[in-house]
Amino acid sequence: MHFEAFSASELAAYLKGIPAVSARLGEDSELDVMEVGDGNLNYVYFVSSARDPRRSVVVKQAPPFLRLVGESWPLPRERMEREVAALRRFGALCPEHVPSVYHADSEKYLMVMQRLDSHRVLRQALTEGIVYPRLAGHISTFLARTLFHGSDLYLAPNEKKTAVSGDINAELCRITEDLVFTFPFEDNPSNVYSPALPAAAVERLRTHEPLRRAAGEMKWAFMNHAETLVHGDLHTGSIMANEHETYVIDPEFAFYGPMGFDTGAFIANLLLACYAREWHDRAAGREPQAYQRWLLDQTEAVWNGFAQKFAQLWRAHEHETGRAWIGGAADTRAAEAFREDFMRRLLADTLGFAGCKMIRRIVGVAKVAEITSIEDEAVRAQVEVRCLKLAEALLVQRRELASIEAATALAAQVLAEPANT
Ligand code: ADP
Ligand code: SR1
Ligand code: MG
Repeated sequence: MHFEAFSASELAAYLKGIPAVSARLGEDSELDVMEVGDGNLNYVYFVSSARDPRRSVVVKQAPPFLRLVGESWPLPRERMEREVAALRRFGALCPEHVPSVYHADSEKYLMVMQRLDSHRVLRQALTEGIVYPRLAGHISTFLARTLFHGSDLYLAPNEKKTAVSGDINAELCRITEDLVFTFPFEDNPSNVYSPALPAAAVERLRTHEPLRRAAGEMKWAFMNHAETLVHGDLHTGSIMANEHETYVIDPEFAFYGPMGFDTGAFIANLLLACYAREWHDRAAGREPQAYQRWLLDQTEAVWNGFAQKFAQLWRAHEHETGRAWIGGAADTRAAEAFREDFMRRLLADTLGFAGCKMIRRIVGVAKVAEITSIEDEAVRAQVEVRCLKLAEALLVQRRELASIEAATALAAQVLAEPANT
């Protein structure tokens, strides 16, 4: 069936018929409607009262295809139901970091949510070199609360299994399996990369055994480790922030997967932003080192904050129930040693997933603006080569990197090396 996106007047008339929404916008006001979607998948509209533009909401609708490509790439519209369910779940755990959902329509595959009107999409803000002092603290809280409370560390066994079976998101997982874990590692027609990128750098993804083994392990973990309800697409385009607040949007890829996929996605995008500074700061007449250091500091702060908050939630839960997750009394040395091993493995997963997420942004179809906006092809290729080198090192060395500081030291080292080696 052919899909027609809403016209402004159709959307306004539809919203007028939804009491919860029209009360927010003002029942007797004309509505201004503007389509603003800049994501890959969906239509997004700002709708506001013509009389009082502060009364405003966001409408998001899933068409039956991938917007980036068009009708030739069909996609189930039910992805909107997954997004709404995840926003509600994450919003219950972290109301201060997730937009409220005011209305969801499972026949039109749309939802109406809180408009973040003083917030910037983080990817754009980082490309402009903006510092958000509370970012790492907020994202580490979001990660700790969501990843802990969806897992067997918190939920009763039956509750967790019911949740896993209710949160199957096969079609969108398939996109990730293909675009993140498979296509970048083969000569796939969907791949897109700069002709200035040395052929050897691309060839290495298809031939270098240690890298390919590591990437294969991460793909297996993505497809099989149903640890918790992950956001599933937690890059810097899925975060909106200002100096005081941070919100996570767009969880339509949510599914029961490995915790490190979310922590790794965020860290990968901080590292991409860090490496892209070589162009953006110099183009603005600045030296890049200070902002690069800030981005590496954020990488450390988000992991360390997450690890500390996650372990704290876990300990508190063991205290409340009087029982360690491994059985027996809380507070035993074995319980603490298990926790330490768990966090070490989670860091290794985080670094491995970060490596895969960086690689897909360099050679895969879906790019990131901080890199594509580098106008000088030769500079862009140098940035991309460094991203690939760091990604490989994170993947291959993920189990030896004993701390996030070891990983950021590696990132600083690769940044300092000539790009063409
Ligand atoms: P997609 O699912 O297509 O990736 P997104 O959820 O990322 O779409 O939304 C696309 C864009 O719409 C975002 O980059 C942002 O600019 C804007 N947007 C989305 N949700 C909100 C919101 N709650 N408040 C303000 N702007 C939003
Ligand atoms: C073809 S869809 C490309 C990407 O957009 C989303 O944000 C996900 O990252 C997906 O892989
Ligand atoms: Mg998006």
